[in-house]
Amino acid sequence: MAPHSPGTDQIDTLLWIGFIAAVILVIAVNAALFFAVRRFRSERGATPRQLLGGRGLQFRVGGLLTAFALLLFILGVVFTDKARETPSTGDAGLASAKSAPLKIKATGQQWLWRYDYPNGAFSYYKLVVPVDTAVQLDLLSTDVVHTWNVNDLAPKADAVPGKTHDIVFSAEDEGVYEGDSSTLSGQAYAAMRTAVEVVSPDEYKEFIETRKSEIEDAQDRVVSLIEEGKVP
Ligand SMILES: [Cu+2]
Repeated sequence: MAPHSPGTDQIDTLLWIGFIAAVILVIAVNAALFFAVRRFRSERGATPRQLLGGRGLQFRVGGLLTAFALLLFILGVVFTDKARETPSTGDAGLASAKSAPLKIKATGQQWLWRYDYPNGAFSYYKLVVPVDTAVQLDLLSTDVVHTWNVNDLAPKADAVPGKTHDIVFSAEDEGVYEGDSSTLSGQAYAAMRTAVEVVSPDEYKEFIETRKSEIEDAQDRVVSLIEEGKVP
């Protein structure tokens, strides 16, 4: 993971905290096992003594585990304050998205993603967004549950038929960020990838305008073909 948005770097931190905690536990458990085996080696073959833990032992072990869980919980809360707040548009971002996030519709269907931009333009597979801009992605599905997962930019979220889920993210740097398939949504789910291209606000505006006129031209061509009787 290579985080490029304010929330995802904290998710990354959390991942590391969880990983280090797991490593500590693995080492502790194995070390305890190792020392127990070494210490009681001379008693091999004999019936083992039974350890009768009294209340004191229970409280000590319980207390230790509680302290460990509490520490993890506190670290988790402290290190995710940024991930919980909704990103806002910065100075380098799209001016029209300063007061409210830029709304883009993402529709999952077997097996590709369609993106609908505010001016009526749409694109498949690749989503183009301006840098340093709060983008609200409204996730929809036409058939089954799909997961939108571009983990360098946003936490993953599900597109569920009949519902709209939204996620808000903001990309810190320009570039192309690849998404992964992470929910089985049918035979071709593995190919159901997506990518987010983060560009400057001017390039974004140019992209959606060009797309819009291309789409309109294509529609006009189809209409004139029908009118000329070339399409039955
Ligand atoms: Cu899918």
